[in-house]
Amino acid sequence: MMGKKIFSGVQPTGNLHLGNYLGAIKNFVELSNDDSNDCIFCVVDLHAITSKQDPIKLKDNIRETVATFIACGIDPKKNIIFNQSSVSAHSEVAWLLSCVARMGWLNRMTQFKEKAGKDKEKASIGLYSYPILMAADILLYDATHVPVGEDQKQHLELCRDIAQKFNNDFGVDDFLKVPEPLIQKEFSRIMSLKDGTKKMSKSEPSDLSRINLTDNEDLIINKIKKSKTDPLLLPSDVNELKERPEAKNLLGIYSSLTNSSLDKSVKEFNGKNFSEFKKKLSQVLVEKISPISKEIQKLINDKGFLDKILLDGHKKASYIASNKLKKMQEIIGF
Ligand code: AQP
Repeated sequence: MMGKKIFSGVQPTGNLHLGNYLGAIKNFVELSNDDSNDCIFCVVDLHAITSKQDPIKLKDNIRETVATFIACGIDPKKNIIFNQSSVSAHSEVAWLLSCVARMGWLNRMTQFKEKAGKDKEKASIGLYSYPILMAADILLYDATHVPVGEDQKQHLELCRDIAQKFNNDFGVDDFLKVPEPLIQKEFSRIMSLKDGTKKMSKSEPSDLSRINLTDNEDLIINKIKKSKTDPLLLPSDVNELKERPEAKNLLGIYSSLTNSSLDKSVKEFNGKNFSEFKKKLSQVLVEKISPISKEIQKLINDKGFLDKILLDGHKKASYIASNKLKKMQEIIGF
């Protein structure tokens, strides 16, 4: 059987966290370990500037994202790792596709509504058209599968609609490949440690709301100790978690890290109190995250190594993307 063509991206906006890891990067690593797949992992810096970025920090965050990919287990020799802004075809194709996408489609995107908040008039146009750039990223590489967290599902559906409309409008059946999302069935949305109803997020001001992939052992233990819970003992039945978002989130994190089902974790901690469970959770978190954190710290000191990976990735990605762009321009009539 033919392997999959995988494309996915992470924004270099700092504070990469456990949600990014369990929702996306862990999946990247598994897919990249299958030699029959072709994988491209992109540091989506053009997406990052849809909200204000400090230029000096952005440069460091681009390198730190590469370091994180590698520390989590992505082999830069076997996979393409590059940053989006180094391949100009992304911006060019985003324009071509914005002439295909419809306003009504974009108006339905919930992430824009959440991120723009109440004052939509002041949000950047880039934040609004973000999903079109994301479609360009994916379609340039004929990706068949896109591993993302649950929050990106709607953007992927839009990407599929855009590809189909382009193919129909220009009568080029299958020219743009319609990609499939790869979203973990369980634990696809990791929630904040301070509020089990909100997504764990980089931009949340409180650092206690998330486990960063650069956190050391003490920080991890402290954040879990301080994480929000409820006054009850841990339940005996998964169904009881419906009304208990914090318990559900922490048990979900434990299950995902130990590769077991939520059902199994509920049975393991049935009737126990949170402090006992939190000790075990901290232990598995430290086992998983500490080595990643140490490796990131080591790699970010080697700027030359990280820049070389980005340069190699840029060359490989540019070659693929410029060929696709050329064909697209011919189809359009340029
Ligand atoms: N909480 C989460 N649970 C599961 N998956 C998540 N992802 C993000 N947060 C969670 C997934 O991580 C990948 C990379 O995300 P991104 O860096 O491109 O941007 P994001 O989704 O905007 O990340 P944040 O942390 O939520 O940033 P802010 O605070 O800016 O909104 C994606 O596949 C995403 O689904």
